[in-house]
Amino acid sequence: MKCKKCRNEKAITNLPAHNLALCRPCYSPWFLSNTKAAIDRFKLFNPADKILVAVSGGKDSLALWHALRQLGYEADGFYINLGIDHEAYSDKSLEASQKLAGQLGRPLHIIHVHDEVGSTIPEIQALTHRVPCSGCGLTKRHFMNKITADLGYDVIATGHNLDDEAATLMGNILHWQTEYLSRQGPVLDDRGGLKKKVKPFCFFTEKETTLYALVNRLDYIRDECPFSVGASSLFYKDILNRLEHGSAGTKRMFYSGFLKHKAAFQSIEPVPELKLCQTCGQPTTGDVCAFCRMADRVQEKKKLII
Ligand code: Q46
Ligand code: ZN
Repeated sequence: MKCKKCRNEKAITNLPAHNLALCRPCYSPWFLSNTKAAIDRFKLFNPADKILVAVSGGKDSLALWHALRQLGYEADGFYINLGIDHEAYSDKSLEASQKLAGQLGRPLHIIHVHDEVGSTIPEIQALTHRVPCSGCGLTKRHFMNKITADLGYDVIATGHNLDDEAATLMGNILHWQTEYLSRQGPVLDDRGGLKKKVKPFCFFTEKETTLYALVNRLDYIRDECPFSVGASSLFYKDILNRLEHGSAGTKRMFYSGFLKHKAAFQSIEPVPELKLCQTCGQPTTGDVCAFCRMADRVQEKKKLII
């Protein structure tokens, strides 16, 4: 099959949802122009903004950092070492992130959860009996906001792709989580100390972000986090892939349609008032934020063990 852009080279991918087939030289320009279109359409950031990209060492976040630099944005990296030592997962993901930082010539800010909380994510899970992803998600949200604010960045960008967003949407709809539905989308504006959060890749499928990483020879980690095994999001992704296989463009239609109707959920969900956590100073709805409450519980449990 020939590339449908240049009509010259052999296509390396067929993208039926876009009625497109692209060759290697045409792939990155197509990908970058779509990234820019999403940034402009949803007003994610301006060329003058300082962007912090949350990187995990995986294909999506590294592709995002690379793409934003290709587009000329002021984008630096932020890596949270979770202390997951299964087959050296955290070490390998840090190395991949540092390698790209070196190639891009941009700083990578690093924090270690163990240094900040006194325990790694697996230890927090063992001590609190929380589902690992719940403690991990809370920790990541806390530090992403804190570091973005402390280091003077305007916005934090994550590598969530269409598969991630459609799976989250499916979960939110199946459980009618109207509060989450009112907030889901490509952009969460800053308010009350919460920094602006954006997802420039939310209209690219995982296949498309992977191909960008491969075409640009990004050295990303192939291993998935060991705690992701059995996650319901993987089950939803599988269902959505089967739907997409039967009818190309289903994921995009599902997500875009939701964004058109999102205001309905916003109209029934009051926006909670935010105050500052008495312990860490980060925004929260209570007196002490959920992260500090979890960190306190970890400390108490550790004292009991000693
Ligand atoms: S939340 Fe869960 Fe991820 Fe944290 S524990 Fe691993 S799978 S890394 S996106
Ligand atoms: Zn706090």
